[in-house]
Amino acid sequence: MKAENLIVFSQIIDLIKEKKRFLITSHVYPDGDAIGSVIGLLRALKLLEKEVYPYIPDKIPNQFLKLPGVEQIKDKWDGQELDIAFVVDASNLERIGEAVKVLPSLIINIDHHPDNTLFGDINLVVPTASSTSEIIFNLVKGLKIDKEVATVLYYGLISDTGGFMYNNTSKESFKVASEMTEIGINPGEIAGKLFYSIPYDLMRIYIDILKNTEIDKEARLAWSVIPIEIMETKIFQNNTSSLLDMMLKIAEVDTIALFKEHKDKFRVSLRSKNTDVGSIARTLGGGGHKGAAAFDLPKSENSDIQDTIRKIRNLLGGRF
Ligand SMILES: [Mn+2]
Repeated sequence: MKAENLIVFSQIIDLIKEKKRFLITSHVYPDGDAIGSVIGLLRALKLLEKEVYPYIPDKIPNQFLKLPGVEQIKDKWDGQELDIAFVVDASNLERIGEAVKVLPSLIINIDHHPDNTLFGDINLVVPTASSTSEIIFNLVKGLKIDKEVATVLYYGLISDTGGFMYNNTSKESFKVASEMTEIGINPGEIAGKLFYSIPYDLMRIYIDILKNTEIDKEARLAWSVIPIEIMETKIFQNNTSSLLDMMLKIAEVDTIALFKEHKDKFRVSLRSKNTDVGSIARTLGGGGHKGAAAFDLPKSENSDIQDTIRKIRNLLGGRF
């Protein structure tokens, strides 16, 4: 950990000790790291007997509903008085949706996105960290923590590193995982909940989407579309990270794009083995990391998927 981060750590710890009423929020379309970070910090602050209000103004995907503490996250705001807010795993304030309206005047920003806009009064932004959960563990481990805190943060850690398989996995990720294991977490059980828990009906939908995946071998690019009729089914109220993982397993492919159809737009998720999809997403109006990013394609007469694929191909190097 860098010296300047250690100074920020101690400023945050002082504020945790001093303040009483905390908001914790994260980005819309919450993923495993966002949710792990929110409930890990929630539990750590509750152990210190603080008043804590976790709020994410969006649906929590089905596969996260079994995480201990997740039921405490509200998607509507009840109007509580607040002293301070933690905004975690969000690179800018647009990412937190409606939560921006309830922020108190003091904001702590904890994140690992390289394009974080440093919107907080205190910014703990560590782009080399695999996940926000990894940063939060290092922050709270000096406080009173327990197995439950470590469990949900481990969940966030393996979620953002794809079970320690993505390029963002570092010495620090393994160190944190080892410390969590010492606290008593059960790595196999947590990984099972995250990676081996696709309901049969959902797997059948994934198979259809995989069957319809197109590939450009020259550009080493694959893409698929999830139509709105499927997006809106109850069984699909899931995060698509396991589907994206399956697409990325194709040997002939370095980059994948998944077009998820909503009423007014496509949300396009990008993943890659070696290319920097973060910069592609930023060029197309979105954001993210080197290996995982996303952007929105508004629906209009000229929002053509093939046209977007051409743009992605060009951004991949224009060699094609
Ligand atoms: Mn993250």
